[in-house]
Amino acid sequence: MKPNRTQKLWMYEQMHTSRYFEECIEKIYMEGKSPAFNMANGPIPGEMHLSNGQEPCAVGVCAHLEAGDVVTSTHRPHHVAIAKGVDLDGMTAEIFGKKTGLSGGRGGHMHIFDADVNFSCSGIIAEGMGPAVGAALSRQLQKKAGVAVAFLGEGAANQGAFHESLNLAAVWKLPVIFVIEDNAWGISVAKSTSTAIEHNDARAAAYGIPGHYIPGNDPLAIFEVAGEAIDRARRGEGPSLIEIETYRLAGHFMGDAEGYRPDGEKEALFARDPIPKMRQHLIDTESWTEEQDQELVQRSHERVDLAIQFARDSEYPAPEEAMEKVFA
Ligand SMILES: Cc1ncc(C[n+]2csc(CCOP(=O)(O)OP(=O)(O)O)c2C)c(N)n1
Repeated sequence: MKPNRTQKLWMYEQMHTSRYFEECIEKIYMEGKSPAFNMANGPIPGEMHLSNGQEPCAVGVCAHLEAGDVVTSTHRPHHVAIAKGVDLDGMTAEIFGKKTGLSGGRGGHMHIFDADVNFSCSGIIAEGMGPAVGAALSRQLQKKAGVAVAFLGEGAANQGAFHESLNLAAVWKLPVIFVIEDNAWGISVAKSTSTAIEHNDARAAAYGIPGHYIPGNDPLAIFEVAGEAIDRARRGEGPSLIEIETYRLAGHFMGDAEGYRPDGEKEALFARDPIPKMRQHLIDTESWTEEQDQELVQRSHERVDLAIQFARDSEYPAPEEAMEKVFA
C-alpha cells in the first residue's frame, strides 16, 4: 500500500521536526562543555546519541500506528519518539533533566517513557525487544487490538535477547514487528566485522517468519513494507522482521571523533540526505510549492522552539526528591 498525500506530508513534517529538534539539541548540548569536554556539564548532561539521517525508519513505520500500539526504541530514540507522538515538551524537559520531564528528569535522553502513547526506550541494546514481545502477548491474551514494534540497531541484532524474542514471538504468533535500523556501525564496529551475513532479514527464516530488507533509506518504501507487516500482525498472522538500510549522519555519540569512517563517507551520506529527497518527491508528485514548504518547515520549527523554551524554563528536581520513585 502506497502512502497518500496526507500520509506523505505527515512523514515529511515529522522528519523536519526530528531533524530540527536534533540540530537544536546538538548546539545546546555543547553549552558549558568547553574548554574541557565534560559530559556532566551544561544544560544537557550525560551522553547524547543523535539519529539524524535515520528519520525515514521512524516515520515509515509509525505512520501506521495508533496511540494504543506499543513502540520500544533504543539509546538513539528521538526520531522514533517524535514519530510515535511522544509529548515533545515532556521529552525535551526529560533530556534537560528537569522536573517536568516525562520521568521527572531521572531518565535523560536514553530513557524516554510516555505511557499516553505507549512509548519507551532504553540505553541497554536489544532491551526493548522483550517488553515489546510482552506487550504483544498481553494484547493477544486479552484479545485486545493493537500491535507492538521493537526498534533496534544492527549491532543489537547479535544480542541473545534478539534471538529469544524472535523465537517466542514466532512460536506464539504474536502481533509484534521487529525493525532493525542498519546504520552500518555499532559504535566504531562495522557490520561486516560483527555479522556473518549481509542482511539480517535472512535470519527471519530461522524462526519461520517473514523477513524484509529495505535498501535506500527511503520513507516511501519503508511505509509500504511496514504497512504490510503491521496489517499482517493486526490480522493475527504473527510477527515479521524488517531490516532497513539507513545512515547515521552524526557520530555514535556527541564527542565521537569518527576516525573509523572511511574518507568521504560523511560527504556521501549528506549527498543522500532523505529530507531533500522527500521534498523533491513532493514537488514531483504532489504539486508541492515553495510557499507550502516554508509553512510546514516553520510550523515544525516553532513546535520544537516552544518545547526547548519549556525545558529551559522548567525547574530542576530538588535534591531531596532524588530517592523518590526509585527502587531502593
Ligand atoms: C547490552 C549492552 N551492551 C553494550 C552496550 C554499549 N553500547 C551502546 S550503543 C552500542 C552499539 C549499538 O549499535 P547498534 O545496535 O547498531 O545501534 P546504533 O548505535 O548504531 O544505533 C553498544 C555496544 C549497551 N548499551 N548495552
